[in-house]
Parts: sequence; structure tokens; C-alpha cells
Amino acid sequence: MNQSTLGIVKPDAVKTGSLGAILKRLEAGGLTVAGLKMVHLTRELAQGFYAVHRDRPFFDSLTDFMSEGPCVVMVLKGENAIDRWRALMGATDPGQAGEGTIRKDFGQNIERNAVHGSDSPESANFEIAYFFNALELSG
Ligand code: FUP
Repeated sequence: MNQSTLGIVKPDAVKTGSLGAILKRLEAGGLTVAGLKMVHLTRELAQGFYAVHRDRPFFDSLTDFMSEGPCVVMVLKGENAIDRWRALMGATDPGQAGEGTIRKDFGQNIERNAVHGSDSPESANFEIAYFFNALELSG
């Protein structure tokens, strides 16, 4: 099934100059970039994006981190893109992530974990529409 998913290269990975290496991994993994832009989220935009986590203890820290500097948001396409992008990312905690995954190689800890990926078709629809309109997506 051809799918779209939202990927984010988070502020930690942009700051360390890892954007190119991460794009290379996802292209090598067979995913196609259908939309991409750099955004510096406000705290309010980060809170809206992570609204499902608003009652979690890490919410304030997470949304501070996501608004501390620019990140790169992108729409990725391909067969089973949601699961394939999450497999390339690895587990949420870089310390638990498998060898060769992006979070293992570029993440610092469970919060500063380099990348985001939608976890279901429903969240992909919400997350893509949060950042992109139809004119900004190709293919
Ligand atoms: P994931 O889908 O792998 O990004 O993980 P979750 O949806 O569970 O969590 C979303 C984000 O919250 C993670 F990317 C990082 C952050 N988080 C923390 O900072 N601390 C935690 O204990 C769990 C998640």
C-alpha cells in the first residue's frame, strides 16, 4: 500500500549538521520526499503538534526542545511508508534503538532523539495537514 507519513528532523539533529546524513538514509531506504521545509516552531505550535501527549510528564520539556531551534518537516512516500520510516528511525530511546538506526546513530537521549515519524495513518493525516497544504506536496 502506497502511503504518506510525516517525518521531522528535530532541532538537535539540525544543530549537529546531521540533516544530509538523515536524508541520505531515508532515500537509501527507498522512501521518496514529497514535501520538505525548515520551520522554527513556536512553543504553541509544538504544543499543538504534540497535543496527544499534553498530560504526560515530559510535555513541557519536549515542547521546549522542539521549539529551541529550526527543524525540518517532510512528507515521505512509499510502500508502507509509516512502518518503514519508523523502522529506519529505531526505538524512541536511542539507548534501546537497534544498530544502524537513525536514533541509535544521531539521537542523544529519549527526548533529543533526532527524528519523528507518524505512528498510524490517522496521525499521518493530522500531522501532514499540520505543516503542509496540497500545493506544497508533489506526487
Ligand atoms: P515515538 O513515536 O517513537 O516518537 O514516541 P512517542 O510518541 O511515545 O513519544 C513522542 C516523543 O516524546 C518522543 F519522540 C520523545 C518524547 N518522549 C520523551 O521526551 N520522554 C518519554 O519518556 C517518552 C517520549
